[in-house]
Amino acid sequence: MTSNVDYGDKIPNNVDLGRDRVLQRALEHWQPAYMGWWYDMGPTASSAHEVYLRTAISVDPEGWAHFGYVRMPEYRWGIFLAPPTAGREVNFGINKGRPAWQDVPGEYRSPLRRIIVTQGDTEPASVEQQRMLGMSCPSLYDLRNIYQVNVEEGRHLWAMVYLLHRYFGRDGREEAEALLERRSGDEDNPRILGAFNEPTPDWLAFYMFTFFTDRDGKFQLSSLAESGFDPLARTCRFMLTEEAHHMFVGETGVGRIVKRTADVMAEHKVDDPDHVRALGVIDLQTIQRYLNFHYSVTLDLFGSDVSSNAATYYSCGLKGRYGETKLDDDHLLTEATYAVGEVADGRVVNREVPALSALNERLRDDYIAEVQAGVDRWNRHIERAGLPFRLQLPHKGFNRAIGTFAGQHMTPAGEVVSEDEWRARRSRWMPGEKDYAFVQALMSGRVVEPGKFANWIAPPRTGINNQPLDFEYVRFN
Ligand code: BYC
Repeated sequence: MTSNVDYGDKIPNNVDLGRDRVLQRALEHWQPAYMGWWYDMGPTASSAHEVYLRTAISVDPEGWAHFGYVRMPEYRWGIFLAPPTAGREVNFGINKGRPAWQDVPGEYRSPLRRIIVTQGDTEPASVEQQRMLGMSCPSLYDLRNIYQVNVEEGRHLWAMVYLLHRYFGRDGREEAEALLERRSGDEDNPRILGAFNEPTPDWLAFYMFTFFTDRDGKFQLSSLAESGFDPLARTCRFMLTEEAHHMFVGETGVGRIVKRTADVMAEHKVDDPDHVRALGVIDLQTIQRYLNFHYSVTLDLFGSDVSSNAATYYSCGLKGRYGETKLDDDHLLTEATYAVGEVADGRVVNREVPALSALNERLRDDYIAEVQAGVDRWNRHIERAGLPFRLQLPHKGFNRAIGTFAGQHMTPAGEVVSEDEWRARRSRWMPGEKDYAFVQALMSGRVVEPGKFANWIAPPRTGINNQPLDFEYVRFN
C-alpha cells in the first residue's frame, strides 16, 4: 500500500473502503495519477492557497458537509452513495419490477460502462476548462466559489471512478486511467462530448457554463439516479446534493452581472452598447450572445433527438426519464409517441416519433423549461432598472451540431436562412473575437481585497455558510 493513501481518514467514504482490498489496490494506482492530473490541470498557481471549502463527510442530510480552510491538493475527495432504499426495484423498461441490480448485469455491462465513462469524462474536463480563471477573479467570494466547484467536480470524477474500479474489473481500471489522460480541447485526445472541448475564457463564460452546462449535469444525473443499477443510482443521488451549489454559482453570477449592467445603464441613462462598455460593464447584447452560445452547445449535450442508444438505455432499465418514478404512465413507453422538431421545406415542423426513441429530446425539453425560469429571473433585474431590453433563449435549432437541426442555418428566432446569410449575421448572435477581447480586458487582473468586487459585477446578497461578504474566503500563502 502506498503511504499517501490513508483509507479511513483521508478518503471520507461510506463504501467500507477500509476493508475492500480490491478497491484499495485499484485506488493505489489511480490516486497518485489523479494528484498528478490535479497539479498539471487543476486551478493554476493555487496549491498553496488556503480556501474556505466545504467537504462532503457523510450522507446525513442534516450535516453532510464540513466547512473550513483547506489547501486544495489536501482536499479530502471522498466516496459517497446515498443510503439504499429497501426493496428497490427496476422502475422502468423491460426489467420493470425486478429487484434493482446490486452488481452489473452481464448483458448490460458495455452500455453501462459507456454511460459511466461519459459522465465521468465531463468532470475533469470542466476543471481543465476553468483552470486559468483564478487569475482574473472579481472577488475573494467568487474565487472561493470557483475553487469549490473545481474540487467537487474532482469528487464527482472520484464517484464515477469508484463505480469503474468496484464493478468493472480490469477494463474499468483502464477506463479510469483514460479519464485522466484525455484533455479538454486536445486535438489528438479530446474529451468525449462537444461542450467540454470549448474554452471557458472568462468569468461571464464560467457563469454561463455553470448555469447552462452544469444544469445538463443535473438532468443527466437525475436520469441516472433512476437507474436500475443501484450503485449508479445512489452515487448520482448524492452528487446532485453538491450540484445545486454549482448552478447557484452560475445563476447568481450571471444575475449579478446583469444587475450591475442594468443599474449602471439606468444611472447614466445610456443604452448604446459602446457607451455601456465605456462605463466598464458588459453590455446586455454581449451577455445575450454568450447566452446564445452556451445554451446551444449545451442543448447538443442531450444527444440526438431520435436515438436508439437512448431507447436501449431506457428499455434495459439503465437510464430513466427526469423524475421517472413520479411520472404517471406505464414506464414502458412501447405505445407512446413524442413530438420532435425538424426542418422540412425551409421551416420547422413537428413529427411524432416513438417516445422510446425520443428520450434525449424529452430530457432536453424538461431542461429547457427550467432554464427559461432562470432567464426570467435575470430579466427581473433589467425590468427593475426600468429598461426595455429582455434576454431570450434562442430557438432550439439555433447553432446546433447534434440531432435533426445539425447542419441547418437557423436564426435565434427560428427562421431557416441560407448559409451565407447566417455567416453574415453570425456576429450579431454569437460572441466573436472583439467581444471576447473586450470581456477579457475588463477582467484583466484579480480583485482579492476582502469585501471588494470588480466594477462589472454586483456583490451577492449573502456570503457563504453565513459568513460576511468581507470574509477572507481565500488566504494566499
Ligand atoms: N458531443 O444516440 P446519440 C455534467 C455521440 S454534464 C459529441 O445521439 P446518446 C457536468 C454519441 O456518443 C452531463 N458526441 O447519443 C456539467 C454517439 O456516438 P457513437 C454528462 C456526441 O448516446 C458541467 C453518437 O453521437 N452526463 O455532468 O443517446 C460540469 C450518437 O449518439 C454528443 C451525461 O452525458 C455530443 N454532445 O446520448 C461538470 C450522461 N452527443 O455511438 C459535469 C451520460 C452525442 O456514434 N451520457 N454524441 O460513437 C449519456 O447518457 C449519452 O452519452 C448522451 C448522448 C446523452 C450524452
